[in-house]
Amino acid sequence: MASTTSRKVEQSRRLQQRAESMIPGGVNSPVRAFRSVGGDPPFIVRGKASHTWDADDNEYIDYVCSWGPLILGHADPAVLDAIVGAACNGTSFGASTPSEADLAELVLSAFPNMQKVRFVSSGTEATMSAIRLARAYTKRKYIVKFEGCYHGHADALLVKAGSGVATLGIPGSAGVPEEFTQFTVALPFNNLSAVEHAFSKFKHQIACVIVEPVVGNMGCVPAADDYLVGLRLLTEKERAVLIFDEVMTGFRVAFGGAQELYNIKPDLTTMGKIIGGGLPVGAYGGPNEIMDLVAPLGPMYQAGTLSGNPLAMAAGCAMLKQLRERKAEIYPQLEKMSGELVEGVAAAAKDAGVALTHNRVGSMFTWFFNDRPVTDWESASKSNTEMFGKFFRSMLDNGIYLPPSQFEAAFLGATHTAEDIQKTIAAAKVAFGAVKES
Ligand code: KE4
Repeated sequence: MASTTSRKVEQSRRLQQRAESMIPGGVNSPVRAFRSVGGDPPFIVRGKASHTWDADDNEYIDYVCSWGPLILGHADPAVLDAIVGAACNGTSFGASTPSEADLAELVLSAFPNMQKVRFVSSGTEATMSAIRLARAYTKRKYIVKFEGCYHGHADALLVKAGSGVATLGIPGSAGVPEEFTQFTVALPFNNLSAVEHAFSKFKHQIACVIVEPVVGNMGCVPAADDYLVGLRLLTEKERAVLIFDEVMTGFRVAFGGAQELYNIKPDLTTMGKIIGGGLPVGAYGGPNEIMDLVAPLGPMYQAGTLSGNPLAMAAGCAMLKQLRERKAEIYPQLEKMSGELVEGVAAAAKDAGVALTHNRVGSMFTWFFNDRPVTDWESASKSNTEMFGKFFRSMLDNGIYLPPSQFEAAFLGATHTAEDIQKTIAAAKVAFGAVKES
């Protein structure tokens, strides 16, 4: 959907046309096509720290950060050195390498609720495997997820909420037979009674509850007070596995993720993004009692040609070592700067008379074009996505690259500067003017 823009787009348009002739929508992940915000997706050619440049040499302050991984910014020198160093020794062996245990050690030291971890190549693989493992451990079939939470594109997780509470999910994608979602219960987030109802309806049949402990995939939506504790108590009582999907929150909202931030001990944790340092890595982990069911130790099968890839392990180690060494500096800085940014834009919206609400946990946040608090999918979905699209396009024209969807979290990293923040707030003032005019 082309739209008028002051930005140079000729090269990106040419590249988009070329890509579309060979790749569905010209993209390798749908959100990158800008379908929900309109306009011309920039083809990014390089990044450095908090900035990226596109094929038309437009420069952006980047708040996508590769959808979360780049908490230390683009082309972090230590991460690049680690990747180059590993690559000089070969890229993949299909055999164990010392780097896998190196990364495992770093992950387990930050997430003491896990005794073992298995690396895979994406968050989807991590959650798909964790659910299979929960079913193997409990010998139960049903799984509970929450509307607005996204855990990757495994069939059983691509469900729309059935109408009413505790009804079975209906396929949310073509190609997913209803038989594949018949054991998936999709419930409203931040509603404990819905979970209690599901456990009473599917007594002793629910294998696991999987939750984003801070939701990023309906936009940023934190759990209500005592909600996560409530999920923990309910799953303990019902002997179901509690899975914290920390693909986005792991090492993001705290060095030890949401489970450190909220002091909740899940049974299994899934991870991705930051632990790969920008290369493809996912992971799932938990106590030996559950993890020792994973092949080759036990009967739950999961495998992967490039799982534990030495370049990805090296990148992840370089990222996590820096976060470990600098966490006392980095996380307070992210908290402070993210707060200044989010509040500054909110104040600009107020001054412009634009209805805007926002949610933030640490350095993940979302501005919703909504005059009410956003606490779940029902409230998030009432946001004005057309207004968001206008805001997004104006920000992009002024060099601010936000996630191209109202229902995604934005991220700030350790290389964003005070100047970036001020420029973003200034661009927001212009954007709100554009939104009001239209
Ligand atoms: P991947 O398979 O995309 O690596 O991870 C799936 C996943 C699992 N769990 C959570 C909490 C996630 O946020 C994700 C993926 N996040 C999206 C951004 N909302 C990836 C961006 C995209 O799909 O292009």
